[in-house]
Amino acid sequence: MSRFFLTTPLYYVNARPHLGHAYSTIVADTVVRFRQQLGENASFLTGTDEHGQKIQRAAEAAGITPQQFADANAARFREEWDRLGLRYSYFIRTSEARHAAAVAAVFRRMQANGHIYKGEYSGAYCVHDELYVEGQPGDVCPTCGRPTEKLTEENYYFRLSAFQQPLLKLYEEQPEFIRPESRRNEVLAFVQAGLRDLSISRTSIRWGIPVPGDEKHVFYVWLDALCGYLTGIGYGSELPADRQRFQDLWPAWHLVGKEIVRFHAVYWPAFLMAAGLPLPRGIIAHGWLLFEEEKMSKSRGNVVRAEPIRRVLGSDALRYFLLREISFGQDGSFSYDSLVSRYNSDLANDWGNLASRTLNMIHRYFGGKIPYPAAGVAWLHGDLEIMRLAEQARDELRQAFDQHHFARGLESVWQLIAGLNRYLVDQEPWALAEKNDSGSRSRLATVLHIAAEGLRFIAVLLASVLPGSANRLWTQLGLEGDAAQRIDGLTWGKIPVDQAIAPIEPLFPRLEKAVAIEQLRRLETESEAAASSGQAAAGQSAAAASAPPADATAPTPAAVMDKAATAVPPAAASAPTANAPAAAAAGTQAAAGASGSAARIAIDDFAKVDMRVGEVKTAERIPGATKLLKLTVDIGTETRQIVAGIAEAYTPFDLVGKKVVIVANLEPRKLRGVESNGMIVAASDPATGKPTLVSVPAETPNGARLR
Ligand code: ME8
Repeated sequence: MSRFFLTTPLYYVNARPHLGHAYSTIVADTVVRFRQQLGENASFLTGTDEHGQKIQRAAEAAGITPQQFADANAARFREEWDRLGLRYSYFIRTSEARHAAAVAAVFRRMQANGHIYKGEYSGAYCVHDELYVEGQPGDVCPTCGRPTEKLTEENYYFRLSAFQQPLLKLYEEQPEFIRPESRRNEVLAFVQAGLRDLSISRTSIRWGIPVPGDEKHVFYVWLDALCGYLTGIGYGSELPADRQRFQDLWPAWHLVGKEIVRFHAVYWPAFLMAAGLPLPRGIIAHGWLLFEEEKMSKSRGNVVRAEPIRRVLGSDALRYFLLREISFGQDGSFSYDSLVSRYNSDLANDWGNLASRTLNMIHRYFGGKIPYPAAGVAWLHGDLEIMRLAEQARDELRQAFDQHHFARGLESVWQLIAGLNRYLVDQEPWALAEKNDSGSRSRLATVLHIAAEGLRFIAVLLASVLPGSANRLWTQLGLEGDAAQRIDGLTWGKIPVDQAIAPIEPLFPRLEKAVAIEQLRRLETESEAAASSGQAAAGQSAAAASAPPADATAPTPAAVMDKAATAVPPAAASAPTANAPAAAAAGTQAAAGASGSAARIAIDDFAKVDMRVGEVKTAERIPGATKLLKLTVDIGTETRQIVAGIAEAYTPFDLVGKKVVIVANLEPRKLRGVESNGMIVAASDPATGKPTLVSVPAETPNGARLR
């Protein structure tokens, strides 16, 4: 059986997952499910990239160790994928011991092959991208636009320059090594322009994997992280089962966002060549998810999360939207408006209605047994047209998905769905049912058989993109097993004679758009406010950071979910993935978060937090955000705008004139698009999460520092 092994990027754990991360992981899950439907032994790996300056700093800011910080956020990624029903086979965390050993092994091989030397480097370094860049320290990084810093180090260097020709040869011999073509051209141009040796160790960073034999160095985070693709499937282990797995699975295909193509298509193959290890099969690059015309990213403060969408519309609807709306490889915009529109038009109207009409008529007219056409029946033009559309959808989807043209493949299935809806209108089975002659009865059997057979095709073809709904339809059709049947073996006319269908429930209940959007916004606000007031309440302690974001002050995810379930019963009830385990897992962490205590820190660490007394000058609600208030706070030297997740405990009226304590030296961030320049300190009730503001007597001057 042929094997197919795919990887997603290993996501940084400096923040919790957003829809951009979910997009890559959903695509990987879909591709793997699709390959399995072609009879391949397909699987994918995902995981988290946990070392480096960025994470070290984020942990410092949270007042906990990098390991604690990484543990908390890695768990969030895993939980997110589990809740969305994403079936990764391997999850690698780069802070695992097995990984450190494997990175050291790769390095030793590179060294033994003469591709490593020691040298000194001083230059402009982008902490965010973990990359030296051209220009002077202080210049902005060409990739992310943040100011660079000066870094001088004695480093281990990798002779990347020696790999220019081997890389060019690779791209030439394997034109499909980098897909799509546009990305390949960018990489070609980059390599043709010449490659400089690459510094692959750092002495300025403590949070990393030590270089064997020279422990004051840690490995450059990209060398470390890329090796995770190997470790995650057993490389470096002595156990025979691990060695065998690695042999079986490697080389992989790598699915990545377009901004990290260079690391995967240039550095990574060069590292592997230097270590004498087999090269990846290829790099598949996708575009960015945009929100309000900009790349969705934590630093831009414009992220959307998957969880509210899963709760209101179900994870299938999210998968469908991302694969149908975004032309794979290109950037695409996300909005709740278009998400709910697609849900209503494509899923509820087109597919959902087709299924419920057909199944209801089979119940009503044939006692719940799928009718079979009489032997030797003469097919009419309309019948043949459906068969043609079904086979066309099968062939086009297969071809399109093979080339990662998901939207195109789905369009073909929707042509079949539209064709079947038209067919029912043209054939009027309800009118045939009113006539009592045997000809009409026989025609009715043929029409409903064709519709049911069409539904069977649709369920199989959509099983990789909408696995939960395809399976529900499969079960309603009374068929055995699940919808993830072989696509290459899918042929017309295979519904068993006298097949009894199961009770019917709507696949996608129609949603009132405004209500659904309001609900999505409410859940989003609650979760963001919980994340931010979780930090506020706990002073960014280990307790806050080691529990998932929604824990400290917000209703527990279970409570939020209950609200979702009562407000939009059909969608929430039909959400296919395991709600109960998600709620249980989150509940456990909420408890851990409440009872956990912060790791001890040195006084110097505390001194880094600039806490000041301030006076609230103005306070107002933020439209559409139930938990957030926008405040202006006078801190003596200036007046700051701060967004605080306290609207459920305090009204604007309660606050104006009140003395509060703020953390003044936090990076500004945006909440619901509103910039927050600092954070209000509050205590969080461990049971209810209700925030209580920390205050000081009225005579304390504004700007007084807390020490
Ligand atoms: O780059 N649209 O991690 P990362 C689409 N740790 N995809 C997006 C996205 C968006 N707006 N935002 C993020 C790293 N992604 C490194 C990778 S691999 C050995 C190390 C997805 O947390 C997309 O796949 O910044 C992108 O490449 C990845 O998340 C970046 O994740």
